Amino acid sequence: MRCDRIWTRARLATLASGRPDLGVVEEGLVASRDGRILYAGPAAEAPDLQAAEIVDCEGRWITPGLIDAHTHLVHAGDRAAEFELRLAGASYEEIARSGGGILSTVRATRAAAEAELVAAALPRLDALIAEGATTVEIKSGYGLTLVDEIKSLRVVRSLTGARPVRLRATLLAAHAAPPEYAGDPDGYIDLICRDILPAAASEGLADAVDAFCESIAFTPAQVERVFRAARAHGLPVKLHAEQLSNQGGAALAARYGALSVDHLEHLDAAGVAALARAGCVATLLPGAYLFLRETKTPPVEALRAAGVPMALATDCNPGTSPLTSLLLAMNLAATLFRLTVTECLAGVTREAARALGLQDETGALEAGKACDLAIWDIERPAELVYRMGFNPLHARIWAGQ
Ligand code: DI6
Ligand code: FE
Repeated sequence: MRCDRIWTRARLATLASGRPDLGVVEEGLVASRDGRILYAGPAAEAPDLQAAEIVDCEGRWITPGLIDAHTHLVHAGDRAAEFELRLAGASYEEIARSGGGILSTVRATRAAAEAELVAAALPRLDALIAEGATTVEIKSGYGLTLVDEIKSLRVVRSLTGARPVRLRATLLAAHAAPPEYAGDPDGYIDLICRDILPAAASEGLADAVDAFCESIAFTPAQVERVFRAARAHGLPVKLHAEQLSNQGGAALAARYGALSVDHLEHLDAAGVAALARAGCVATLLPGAYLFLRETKTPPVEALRAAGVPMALATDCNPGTSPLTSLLLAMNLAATLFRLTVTECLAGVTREAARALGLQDETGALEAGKACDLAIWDIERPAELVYRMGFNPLHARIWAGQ
C-alpha cells in the first residue's frame, strides 16, 4: 500500500473510541496518506506499506494532536489591572457590575481593527500550537454589536489562513449585554436573533452558537431565544452554564441537543441526568475555577457515574482564565477536580473533538481520521498531566504535515 509517511518505533496512545483506557500500543506505527491516517496500531499487524518518507520516533509517544474546545482568544487589551483589584479583595461580580470585567475588554476589542485583533490573538494561538494543539475553538463575544461580532468571527477565519491548525468559530454574541442595552437585555437578544446571528450564519462565519447563562449575564428564557434562532439557521449550540450559580442552563442546552455544556461547577443531579440522556459533552474549565478562586468543584463523580463524556479546555480569556496551556489545564483538572490521567488525555483529544462535533474528523489515532499527531519526549503518558509548566513536545503534525 502506497502512503506518504510512516512514523515507526513509536508508542501510541490511540484514544480509540469505545475504549475506557488510552488505547496503548507499545510497538506502534502510524501511516498517513493525503493528510489522513491510513493505519495506526501495532507495527506487527500493519499492512505492507511503501512510504515516501519514514520517520523513526525512537520510542517516543504519539498521541492525537491536542484540541482546545473552548477559548475566547480573539480580544484586545488585557485585564491585569483588574487582576490587581481582585488581589486587593474586589470580586469578579463586583468588577463586572461596575462596568469593568467583560465590558472593558469589549471597549478594547471594538476599538481594534481586524488586523490588530489577528496580531493580538496569534501569540495566544501559537502558545497552544507549541504544546501540540491541532484544533482550537474560538468564540466571539467581545464585540457585542453586529459589526464587531462579525469582525471577531472574521478574525478567526484569518487566523485559519495564518497557521497550520483547524479552527472552529463560535458566535457568542450572548456573552454580556452591551452598554447600549443596559437595562434592556431582551432588546439585545432581539438584535442577536434578528441581525447578528443571521448575518454570521449567512456569511458562513460561525460553526456553532454559544451563550452565557448566568445571573450576571442572560436568563434561561433569553438563552432559549438565541437557541431557537440558531436552530432556525441550522447551527449547533453550546452553553456556558452553572459556572457561578445553578440556573438550570445545562438541562435547557441538553433539550436543544447542545454539543457541549461548559463550566458546570454548580451543576445539580437533574442537570447531570439531562446531559447523560442527551449524550451532551461536559466541558470542564479548571483554569477559570482556579483563577476565580472558586471552592465548589464540578460534580465529576456524578458525571462519571452517569457516563457523561468530559472534555477539558483552557477557556483562554482575559478576565477569568488567562491560560494558554492545555498541558497545565490537564494538571489542574487532575489536581483540583480529581480527573484520572486517562480522563485528562481523553478530555483534550477524543472528547474535545466530540464537544466540537468533530468526532469523525480528529481526536483519535484511527484510520480515516485526519493525521493530527503530537509526538512527545516522555516515558509514560502520565507525564503529560503530572508536570506543571514544562513542555515535552517533540513534534506536531497537522493533517499529515
Ligand atoms: N465565562 C467566563 O468565565 C468568561 N466568559 C464567560 O462566559 C469571562 C469572560 C471575561 O471576564 O472576559
Ligand atoms: Fe468561556
